[in-house]
Amino acid sequence: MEAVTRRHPSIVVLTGAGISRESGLATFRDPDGIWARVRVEDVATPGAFARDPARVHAFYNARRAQLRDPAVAPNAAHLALARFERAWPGGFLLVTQNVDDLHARAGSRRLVHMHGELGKARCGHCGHVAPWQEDLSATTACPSCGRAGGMRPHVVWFGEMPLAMDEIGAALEGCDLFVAIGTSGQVHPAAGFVAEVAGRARTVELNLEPGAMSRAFDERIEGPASETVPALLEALLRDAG
Ligand code: BV8
Repeated sequence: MEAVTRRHPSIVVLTGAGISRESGLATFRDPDGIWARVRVEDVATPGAFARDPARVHAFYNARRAQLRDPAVAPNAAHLALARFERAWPGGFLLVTQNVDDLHARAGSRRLVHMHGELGKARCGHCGHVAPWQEDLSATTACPSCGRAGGMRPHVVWFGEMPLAMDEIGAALEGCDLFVAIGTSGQVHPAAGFVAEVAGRARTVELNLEPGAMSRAFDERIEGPASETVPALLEALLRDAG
């Protein structure tokens, strides 16, 4: 007799800066967010880096140093996602727009940083990517080719192609459930993922308030991620039996 196996749904989770807010990291577009204090054009584009590398390095050095503050730690939402990944029998991929290290520190492993990571640096000369915790400057030498002047944060700036888009596309192609957590849905291509899966996957948005793509979601759960994420994941595990 053919074994009837109930395929557990395959899940893609997309996170944004809102999931790290309760860990003490500023978001981008909230009233007290990063873009209220500094302009994208001055710190988060290749043109900004070419024009004033010292200013861009200072911007990312400050954010990288903040990750070493003991007060900045994974919160209940990060921890719940890491636990869920280990318990879920179906497919699972966590795609984050965040460049902080909180998902990895919480224990997430099936994790893709589509906008890069503050904890890595890349050489503009040879392309080498290295783990990086210290400050970067225009005189920092590449640990691989030895040349100075080309090291930059391994972060995706506006106008640059996000990372791992093939892996993300494949996961979206096969997913049954898409959950967006703490993202304003204003930055593409991430903001377009919900439209990509609509109609063939259940889509759920977890946010404090509706994001720009809210109408595209089947379901919206409002509240702080530290409460809504553990609750949703526990319900999914309960329903899976
Ligand atoms: C590209 C750098 C092409 C790293 C970032 C189509 C239409 C329109 C525009 C475009 C388009 N296609 C491309 C573009 C241009 C551009 C773009 O989207 N512009 C928009 C803004 C108009 N996109 C790009 O340039 C992308 N590149 O498309 O390349 C290409 C093709 C071929 C070859 C080459 C290139 C690159 C995008 C990545 C840019 N880099 N950051 C860094 O410094 O961190 S984007 C920046 O925004 C961050 O990475 C951040 O992750 C991202 C998204 O922001 P959110 O995470 O959503 O954060 P935000 O503050 O906005 O919202 C927070 C949310 O949390 C809020 O909703 C809030 O309510 C909620 N919240 C707060 N507290 C809580 C909470 N929720 C729950 N609980 C809480 N406690």
